[in-house]
Amino acid sequence: MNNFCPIKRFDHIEFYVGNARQAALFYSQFLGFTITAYRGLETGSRDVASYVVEQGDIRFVLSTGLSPNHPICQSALKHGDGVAIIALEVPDAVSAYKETTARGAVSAIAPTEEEDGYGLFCYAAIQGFGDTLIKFVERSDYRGIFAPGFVPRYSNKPSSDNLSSGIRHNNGVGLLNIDHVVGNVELGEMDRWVQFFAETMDFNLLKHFDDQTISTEYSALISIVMQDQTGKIKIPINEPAKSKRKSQIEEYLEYNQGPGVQHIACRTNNIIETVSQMQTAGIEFIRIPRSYYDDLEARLGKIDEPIHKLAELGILVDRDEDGYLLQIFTQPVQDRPTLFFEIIERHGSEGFGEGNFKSLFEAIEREQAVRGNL
Ligand code: TYF
Ligand code: FE
Repeated sequence: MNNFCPIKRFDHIEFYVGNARQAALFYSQFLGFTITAYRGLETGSRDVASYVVEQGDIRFVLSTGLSPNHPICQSALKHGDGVAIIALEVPDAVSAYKETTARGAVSAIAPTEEEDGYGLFCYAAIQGFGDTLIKFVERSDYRGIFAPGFVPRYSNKPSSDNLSSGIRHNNGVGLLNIDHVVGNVELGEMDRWVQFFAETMDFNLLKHFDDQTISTEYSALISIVMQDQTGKIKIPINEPAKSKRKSQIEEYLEYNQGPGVQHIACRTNNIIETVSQMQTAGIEFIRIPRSYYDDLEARLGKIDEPIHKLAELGILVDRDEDGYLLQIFTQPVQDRPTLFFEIIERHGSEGFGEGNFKSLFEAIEREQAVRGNL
């Protein structure tokens, strides 16, 4: 039975947050997203407010509950702000739901059809790691803005364009699409989630990094990358490994109160420009020591990039047999040391920056030490 769960693309990532209005401004002002759609009291949504923000092919939905017992508020209370739903666009949401639940997926939302003047919108969801849901969205017969119940939202940036042309797409900071979405799971859970993606979601195992590959003097972790049949959807899974001190994965699990999405990697074709703009706006990145750059070309060979610029911004470089990649990691984007973003530019390499793991994890551990969490 081949390809029982075909996936078109990441449809969106939905975050449950304490204050969606302010989160939407964060994503637009600091990360270059355009606010495109909204639901809330003004549109007749009595319990939830949501903002849709977009850049390139990336779509995030920021949602908040409007009363303390709302599940979104309960989620934000438990986990802090973070990813609640990984939504995948599929050709057939009912089929995706049936095929995965038949293979053991736990149902979260039974198939639901919503129709408005813009057509038919269909979705369903199954349980992912921790409290995260994996949602199947079918929108081939839907022409409205995002989903039923949402209205177009003019850009937050006041401009005469807003009046004349409706939504004004600011140019963004060059983020193009989601490269991968990473989950952290509890010690001993890796096999279960690898099996879930393989047997229930029809994914393949792309890479396996063991605790030898991913270790510093003080900590270790295991990472397995699962990908769908097309290779468009990549979901690495991290599990803490036994180590001398609290690893970054353990720190995440403690503050997130369990498994969840650790980072979202966004692709760009011009990482130097993207990161410069984000830094100017005020986004903070993991600090990489100058020494990393001193022997960079000795380690990796000649790289066709301005090394002094990479050093100035703290961008990491890795090379494999297929080419090279550039990557950088933000600090956590909320007060809890949980979710962060990766910016990645690929030049042939389809890897994850294996060569940087040690330097990166040592840098993350220095940040952990500042937080008193080693
Ligand atoms: O997604 C990856 O595999 C890379 C490296 O805790 C990485 O971005 C892996 C684990 C981690 C932080 C970064
Ligand atoms: Fe990554």
